[in-house]
Amino acid sequence: MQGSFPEVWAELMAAESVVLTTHINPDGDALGSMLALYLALQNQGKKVRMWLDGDLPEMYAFLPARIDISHPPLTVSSADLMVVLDAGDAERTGISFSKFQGKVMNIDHHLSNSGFADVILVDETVAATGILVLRLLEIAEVLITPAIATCLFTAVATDCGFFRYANTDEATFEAAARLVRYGAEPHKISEAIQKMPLTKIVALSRVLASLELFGQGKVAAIMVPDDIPATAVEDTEGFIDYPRNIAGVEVAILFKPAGGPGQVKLSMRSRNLNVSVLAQSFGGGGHARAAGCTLDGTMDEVKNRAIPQVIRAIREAGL
Ligand SMILES: [Mn+2]
Repeated sequence: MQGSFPEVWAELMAAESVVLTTHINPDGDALGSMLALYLALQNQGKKVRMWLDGDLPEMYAFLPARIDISHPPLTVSSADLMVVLDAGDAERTGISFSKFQGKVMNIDHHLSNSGFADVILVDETVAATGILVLRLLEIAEVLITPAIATCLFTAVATDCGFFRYANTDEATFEAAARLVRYGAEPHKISEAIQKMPLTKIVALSRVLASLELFGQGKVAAIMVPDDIPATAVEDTEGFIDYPRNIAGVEVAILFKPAGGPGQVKLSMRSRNLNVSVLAQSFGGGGHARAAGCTLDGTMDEVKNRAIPQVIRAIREAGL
């Protein structure tokens, strides 16, 4: 059921033990929302844990309480309540819920949300899951500490490209303003996120060298080669902004090796086209202008399959 903010908070307060989790390859919204709710529940005296499948990206190492994040067993069996943040379906967490006995709650803003949870707080009109967590804490009238504000500002700012993407609206700025009032320091958060290891810049130069344009320059594709270090394959955040920014490009696509052998992960960003629909047709999901999926095949096979469909979608949309 879709819960109101007070109902969702009551469910959190009713649970003895709570586990928070989010999607694999977590971004700022995923981590910021999870860490903020963790800190708030801890302040309420709750027994709360955070589980993440995979490592925390280095760029988010500045976030408070990140060292409390643990890597779960693949199958979850204990806890009264599992909260899945910023993920539209359970599979996105990488954790199997098949043996989980407790209730599942979902706090999310994805268009492609599958409605899998028992308690649902989903609003696809907000720019970030962090805005929903902020409203939840404000309505519950709990103290929003500077640490919580830092996590939530990170969540909101990263999901709207630091207030530049199409999802940036009045509510986004209002949330950001309140978070600054609660103690978030935007310039420190921005600096921490922009700082990157040399290996990432080296990887970026190789990825940009793979740039190809298709469909009269409306589709720009870049590819992460197989032979770059695994850490560089994982941390490609921001790479897709380069092809996306090329004049005349409607859809940018980043192809990279996925976890499994013979699998390729696609990330898509668009100016106008609803790429969430496209990603769903490939078995993935996401937002209208930022979506992704994982396809079986070699890099070339996946490119040859995906790019013509993207071009067709652009043509059908009259873009
Ligand atoms: Mn998000």
